[in-house]
Amino acid sequence: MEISALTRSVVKSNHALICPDGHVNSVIPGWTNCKTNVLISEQMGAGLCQTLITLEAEGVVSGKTGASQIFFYVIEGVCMVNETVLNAGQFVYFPPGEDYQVKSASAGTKLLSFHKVYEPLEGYPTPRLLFGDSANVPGPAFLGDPALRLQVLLPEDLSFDMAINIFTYDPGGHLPFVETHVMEHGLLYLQGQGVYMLDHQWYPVKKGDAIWMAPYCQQWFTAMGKEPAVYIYYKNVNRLPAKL
Ligand code: UGY
Ligand code: MN
Repeated sequence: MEISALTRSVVKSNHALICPDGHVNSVIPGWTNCKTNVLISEQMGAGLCQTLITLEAEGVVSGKTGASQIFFYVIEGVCMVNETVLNAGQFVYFPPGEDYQVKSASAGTKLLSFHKVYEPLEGYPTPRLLFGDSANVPGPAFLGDPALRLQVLLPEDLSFDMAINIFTYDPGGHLPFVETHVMEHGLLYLQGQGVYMLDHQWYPVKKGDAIWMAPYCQQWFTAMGKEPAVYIYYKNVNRLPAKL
C-alpha cells in the first residue's frame, strides 16, 4: 500500500516542486467543464501564474487578458481558438487587452498556461495574437552541446517580455554550469526524468512535475533514464528588472 503522507512536492521561499499527487483543483470564473490546477502563482511569491487545465469534451477557457498576456500550450488532445484547430505541441499567445477563448474538441485535452503582467516598452508595439507549432521550431544545440537542444517558441523581439522555450536533454545531458540569474522560471516536464538542483537541494523529477524558480534561485539539471527529458518553461526577458 502506498503511504499517503509522502510526496516529492516541496514549496520553499525561492523554489517549488509541485508533483501531480498534490494537485487540488481551483474554480476559475469563465473556465468551465474543466479541472484547473494553479501550479505557480503570486501567492507563493512568483511573478508569473502557471496553470494546468484538463478539459472535458465541452470544456471552455475564456476571459479577458486585461493587463496580462497568456500563453496556452496543448499538451494532449485537441482544442479550437475561433476557427483554428490546435493539436498537441501547438500553442497560442494572447496579448494584453484581449478577449480569449479556447474550446475543447476532445475529452481529456490538457492545456498548460503561462500568465504574466505585460510591461510595455517605449518605441515598441504590444505583441499581437500569435499561433505556433513546436514541431516547426528549430532546436539548435544549447551552448554548443548537441546533447541539449533549445527551442524558442516566441519571437526574440524586444516587444515580448516573456520567453517560452522547450528544452530537450538526451540521457546524461546536463546544464553546463550552475545558473545564477535574475530571471524567473516556471516549468512543466513533458517527458522523461532526471535530477534538478535548486538552491543546493537535489530533487528527482519526471513527466508531469512543475517547478518554480524565483529570481537568483541557483539551478542545474541532468537527465537520466532511457529517453530524452523534455521541459517547457517560462522566463521573463528583455526588461531591466528594476524600478530605480
Ligand atoms: O534559459 C534558461 O535560463 C535555462 N537554461 N534555465 C534552465 O533550464 N533552468
Ligand atoms: Mn535558467
